Amino acid sequence: MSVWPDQIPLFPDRATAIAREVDAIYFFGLGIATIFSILVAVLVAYFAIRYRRRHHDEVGQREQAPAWLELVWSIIPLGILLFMFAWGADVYFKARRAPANAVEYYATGKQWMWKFQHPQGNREINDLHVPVGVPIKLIMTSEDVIHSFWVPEFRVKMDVLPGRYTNLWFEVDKVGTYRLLCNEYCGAEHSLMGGRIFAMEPADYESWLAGGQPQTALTKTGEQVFAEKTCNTCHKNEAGALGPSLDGVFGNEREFADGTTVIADENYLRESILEPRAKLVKGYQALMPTFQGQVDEEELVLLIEYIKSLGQDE
Ligand SMILES: [Cu+2]
Repeated sequence: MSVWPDQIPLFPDRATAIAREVDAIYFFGLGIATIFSILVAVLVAYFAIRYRRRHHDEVGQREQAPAWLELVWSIIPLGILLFMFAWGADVYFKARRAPANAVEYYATGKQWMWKFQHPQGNREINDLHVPVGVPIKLIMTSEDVIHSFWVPEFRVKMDVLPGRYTNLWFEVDKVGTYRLLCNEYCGAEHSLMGGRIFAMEPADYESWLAGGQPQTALTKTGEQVFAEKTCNTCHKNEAGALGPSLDGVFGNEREFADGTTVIADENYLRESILEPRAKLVKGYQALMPTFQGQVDEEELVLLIEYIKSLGQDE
């Protein structure tokens, strides 16, 4: 029961700036490969005729290529390949690094569906509505096996792994409906694990959000989960508290009892909730019990969003 009766075209539409850059590199590479393939094939044919054996007892003789010719055929391809490397690396970094102002959404893959959560709290399954012209960052995890988030028109794709977060970003510049596919074989209904991305004008997106059930922002619901799981009995902002204060933790350096440090990101927060003793903050005892099995993926997201909001100016 696919929502897309037609097939994916060989060259899908381009709906992001990155898609155009990826295609430019792709067609450049294809062009270079074509030119050199033709060049080699033509020269093989030409030399086979030009230097063929003309009579039965003819013995081949060695042809010495002049130094300038050797230099030309070494330096030109080297230059082209280095150019492609630098260009490819530049686009790769742009595609992988979400801009600082990207809006964060959560995505969870599960056999065989995609679940999404908007920062405003709205939830969707398989469909995702987003505004155009706004960089969107997806923080993704899986509830079971490895999936892969792929939108051909955006030219972005990222593995979605159980037990950790990966991310991907895009900024759609054309209003439209785009197909979302799972690009990692994940079981019997893998081929049906798809959805739709609805890219809308920001005003239409706002009214779409408002038209949904009234939602509570993730940080607010996260605050409730933080209290329900009694995180706040130890992690409170006062001297002598059993757990470290979480104000301003996200994005900053954490120092551990063993002298190592890490910049606190989503994966660090996740690990600290599920395996609190993996990295023990300097000056604190290993008192925190594991919350493995006691919080599900959705509660984890809520807790992480809440912790991220602590100590940030709203
Ligand atoms: Cu899948």
